[in-house]
Amino acid sequence: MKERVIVFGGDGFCGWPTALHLSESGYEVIIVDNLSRRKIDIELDANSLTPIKSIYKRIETWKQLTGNEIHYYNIDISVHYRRLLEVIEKHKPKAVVHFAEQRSAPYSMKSPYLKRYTIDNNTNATHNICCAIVESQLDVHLIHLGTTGYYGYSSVGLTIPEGYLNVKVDVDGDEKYLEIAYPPNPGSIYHLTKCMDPLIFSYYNKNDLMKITDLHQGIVYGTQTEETRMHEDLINRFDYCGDYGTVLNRFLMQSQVNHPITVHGTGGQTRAFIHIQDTVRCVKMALQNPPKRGNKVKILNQTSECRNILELAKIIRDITGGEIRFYRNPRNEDPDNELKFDNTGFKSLGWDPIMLDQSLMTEIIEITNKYKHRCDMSKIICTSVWNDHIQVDKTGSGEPIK
Ligand code: NAD
Ligand code: USQ
Repeated sequence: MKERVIVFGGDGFCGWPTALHLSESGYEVIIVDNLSRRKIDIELDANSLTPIKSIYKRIETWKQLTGNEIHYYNIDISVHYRRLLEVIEKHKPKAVVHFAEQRSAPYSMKSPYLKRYTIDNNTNATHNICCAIVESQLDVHLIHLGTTGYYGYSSVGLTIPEGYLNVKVDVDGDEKYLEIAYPPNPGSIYHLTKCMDPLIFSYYNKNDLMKITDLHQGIVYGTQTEETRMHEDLINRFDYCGDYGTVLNRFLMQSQVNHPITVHGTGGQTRAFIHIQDTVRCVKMALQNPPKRGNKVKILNQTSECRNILELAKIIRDITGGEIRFYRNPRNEDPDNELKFDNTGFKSLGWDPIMLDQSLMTEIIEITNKYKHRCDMSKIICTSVWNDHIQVDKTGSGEPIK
């Protein structure tokens, strides 16, 4: 009998290709998603650059192509606890993968209402999953998609470890060594929720011996994976708007629609990145390598490399001939930072990360070119500001802005 996996948030950018990859790998996949991400597109009057099909059409085409059935439930897991519990009790999964959160930092900062929505949605979704696993009395491995933003982006110099930090403390004159959770340092309301999730995990792991893997993932770029490429109906979403588009995909897309490449501030920010194909591979590896019951929460840094934003903009400008412009940073973030991550956890399981190169960028450029007629240019600039002192900058400048 096939092992069953529930993918919460399985209609989203990371969840959909992961659901397909797990289905292709022989798991029986159950998607739970309330389609809130699609509703947010309507609310923002924005869209995926790629023409994504409905979840029903996606699943139907997948069955026609592979014979594999994917079950689907439309449940808001932050609210409908009983229905969530019923799905877990009915399917008795070996593992659940939790992508079902509001994942945009700018969206989470747009208004008091959306700050509260993001906290309520993400924190309740995470807690409800943990609570339902315990109530079901099943031994389910929970895999959660966290973020490298958990650690903050300060230039502390050290290579950021995988979740835990060894510290030396002075106890009445004696030196003692302790292992502590790496201090969280959120930079937005969204990131705050990603810093609250691990506390929930720590509690359920300690009290109920829940098997938990928390994946601290960098910014995901790319759009297609081996499975989503199989048919136009399976195409993955590509966010480009100022609220949901992430930096590398945005820069590549901007270069194709003759929009300036929108570097925030000085471009001195350094961030962690991973290709979507590696996201799905890493999740499968995490699934195949669960912690033992009674082990502490397993934390892995799911990121291939760190890159500087201006450096990326320059590479893209040199490939495409685009123009770089600097915009007053809508975010309250350091103008520059250094960043290094330990990612030996996945590497020790055999992961050979995909590194950003010209061929990958060319592939993304091809996708953006194919669908650029779907782009709404008025949605490109980031208009969500972190506080009332920051003005939206729609024109930008030729020089870096401190
Ligand atoms: P996404 O918005 O495309 O997908 C999230 C999915 O979850 C959506 O389909 C949405 O409808 C669903 N969802 C949200 N709240 C729900 C709820 N209460 N009940 C049921 N379904 C719900 O986001 P994504 O880019 O696929 O990100 C998935 C996860 O990975 C998030 O937790 C995010 O924090 C994390 N992550 C993403 C990135 C990235 O660059 N995209 C990087 C690091 C971590
Ligand atoms: N940036 C620009 N120009 C743009 C867009 C962004 O310079 O047009 C800058 C931002 O100011 C920021 C950096 O690029 O310094 C990254 O921004 P982003 O929107 O690509 O990424 P972020 O807001 O950090 O969020 C994304 C995902 C989130 C995930 C996170 C991983 O949306 O779900 O958790 O990446 S991490 O960065 O490690 O926190």
